[in-house]
Amino acid sequence: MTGRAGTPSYRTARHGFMTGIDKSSVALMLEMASKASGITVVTHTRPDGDAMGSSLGLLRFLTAAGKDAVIVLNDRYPDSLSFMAGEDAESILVYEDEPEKTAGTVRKSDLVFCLDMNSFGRAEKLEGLLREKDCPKILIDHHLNPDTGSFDLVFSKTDISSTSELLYHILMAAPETGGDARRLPVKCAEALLTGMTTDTNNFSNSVFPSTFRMASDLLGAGIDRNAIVAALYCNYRENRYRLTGRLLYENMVITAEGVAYMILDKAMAAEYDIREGETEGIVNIPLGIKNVRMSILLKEDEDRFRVSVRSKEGVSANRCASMYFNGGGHELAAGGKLLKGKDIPDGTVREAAEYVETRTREFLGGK
Ligand SMILES: [Mn+2]
Repeated sequence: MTGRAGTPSYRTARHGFMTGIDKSSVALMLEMASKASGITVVTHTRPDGDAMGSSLGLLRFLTAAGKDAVIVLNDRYPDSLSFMAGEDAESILVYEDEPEKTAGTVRKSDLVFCLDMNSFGRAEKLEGLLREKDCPKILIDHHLNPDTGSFDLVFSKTDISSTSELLYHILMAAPETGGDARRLPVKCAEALLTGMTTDTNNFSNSVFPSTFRMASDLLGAGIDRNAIVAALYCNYRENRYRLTGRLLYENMVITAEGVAYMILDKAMAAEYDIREGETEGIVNIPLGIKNVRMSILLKEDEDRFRVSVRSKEGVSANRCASMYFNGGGHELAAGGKLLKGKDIPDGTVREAAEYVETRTREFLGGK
């Protein structure tokens, strides 16, 4: 226990690192939630399906229990995921849209959950607000290297598909469900199944025995997986496929070391009217090629190139992203960025391509 005056007795020593889900930690989490009058649920910048699925799942569990909770994002979730939010769109505050209102809500809350992010920095402009907040903070995450020292209670597990799955097992250990998936609020269960589905790329990677158990239990509980799959994977705009075809046909380079890389520059993104979230999944496609060991997609922004890295067993996307792309994530799926004027001095696409080629040659040649 910390010795700080006025802190509730359940406040732990900010070193709540744990690798599993034990009933006493879940009980502690629920006790913290029951004592809170306003709960903020935060997830990472440029939220993806797992970020939204785990956040909405927790929001729905908490509100079904009568708690006052909101989701706070740095930036808006992509349109392609708006089907997930549904009626709860009103309970999502976006800092970039409404900075004052959002900051005020964070400041007023007395319990913070951080989901699907391993450090406050992953929430970008919310970082300072989160850091300076003096209230209990709980981390639920499946990324490598969680910043455990910033939290009072940590649920961290990396041998699991997603944060949505981790939260599912946490909620199954709660007395409210007694391990029975049918006792989860339906909308909560839908969000968790959706988040797990996107992070496993519809069961093609990061799948563990526990992942199938979750899916099996939720299907048994009557959750409509077909509707989720249709909303996620049969709902793209034609442009995404036209762009994908062009990237694969004339843009993709495969190096002698087995690195496939593609660079989507601003002009091409504009030509195809590509929106946030619409390039999701494209980076996985080159891994289908036999001699490709790692796939990298660069997306050009005003001041940077956003980087997605995927690899096959035996090559660490996480290490590559942390060594060369100012990022990290999971062993086989990671992300990062290259700043123009710094990592890429002239900021050109050609220079970025050279950077990727030389660094990945060094990375794969060096081991
Ligand atoms: Mn995730």
